[in-house]
Amino acid sequence: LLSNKNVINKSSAVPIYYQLKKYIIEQIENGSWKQEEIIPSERELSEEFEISRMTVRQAINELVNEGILYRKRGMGTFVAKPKVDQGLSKLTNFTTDMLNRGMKPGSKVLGTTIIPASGKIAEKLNLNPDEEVVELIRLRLADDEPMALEHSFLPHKKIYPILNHSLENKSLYELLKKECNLHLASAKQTIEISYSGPKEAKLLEIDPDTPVLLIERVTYIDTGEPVEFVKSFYRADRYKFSIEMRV
Ligand code: 16G
Repeated sequence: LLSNKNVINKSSAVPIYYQLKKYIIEQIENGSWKQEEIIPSERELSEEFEISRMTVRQAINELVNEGILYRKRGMGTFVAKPKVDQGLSKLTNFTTDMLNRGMKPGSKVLGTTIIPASGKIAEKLNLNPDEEVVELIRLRLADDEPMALEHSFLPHKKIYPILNHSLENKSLYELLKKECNLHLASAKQTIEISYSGPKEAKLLEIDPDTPVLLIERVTYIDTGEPVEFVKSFYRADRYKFSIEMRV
């Protein structure tokens, strides 16, 4: 299984767990250990490299925390798929983001309801509480794998033409542009750690004890009016966000 005992240099100043971590990352990068495949057990690694189980565990724990490996209860440790790395400086949509990555975008519509705008929704969308909003719930998929659960609220008076179309596997932003002539111009977004409910976790195919990223966004058109308030749960094991900064 493993052959190279010289991988770990016990007289080096570099901690042993760190050398093992580097070795594991190399196995993944050079394709010897493949995505979604099981890796050797702690016992096998400790015997192979003649290092303690504690040291092996430390290396593996760190890699699990970094999202490079993941554990399946009662089965072992596996190589994770690389996370989707999402830039935050450009206003984009899910469909374009996935296509740009060579992934197949998809969505399942779980609900489209017309409801009166309540407190927070009315406030975010600049509506009177008696005005109607369309509540749209969608599970977003990439290569048929669930990535996010999006709960959007849109002002009915502005977006009603899209209700004549099926949103299944369609881009909302494209329909807003084509059918409603709405030109999205900017968005304000917050990201925080949260837990989804058990129902949502099931849809996302994650353990309910796993934290998710809660993202709230208000999207504005070129006139400055808000047209979308979205609350989404993004899978924290499949997403990371990048921000570019300047002085
Ligand atoms: C993104 C947006 C969401 C928007 C959707 C439209 C975030 C956190 N959310 O997922 O607000 O509704 O794109 O995508 O980025 P679509 O045009 O593919 O339907």
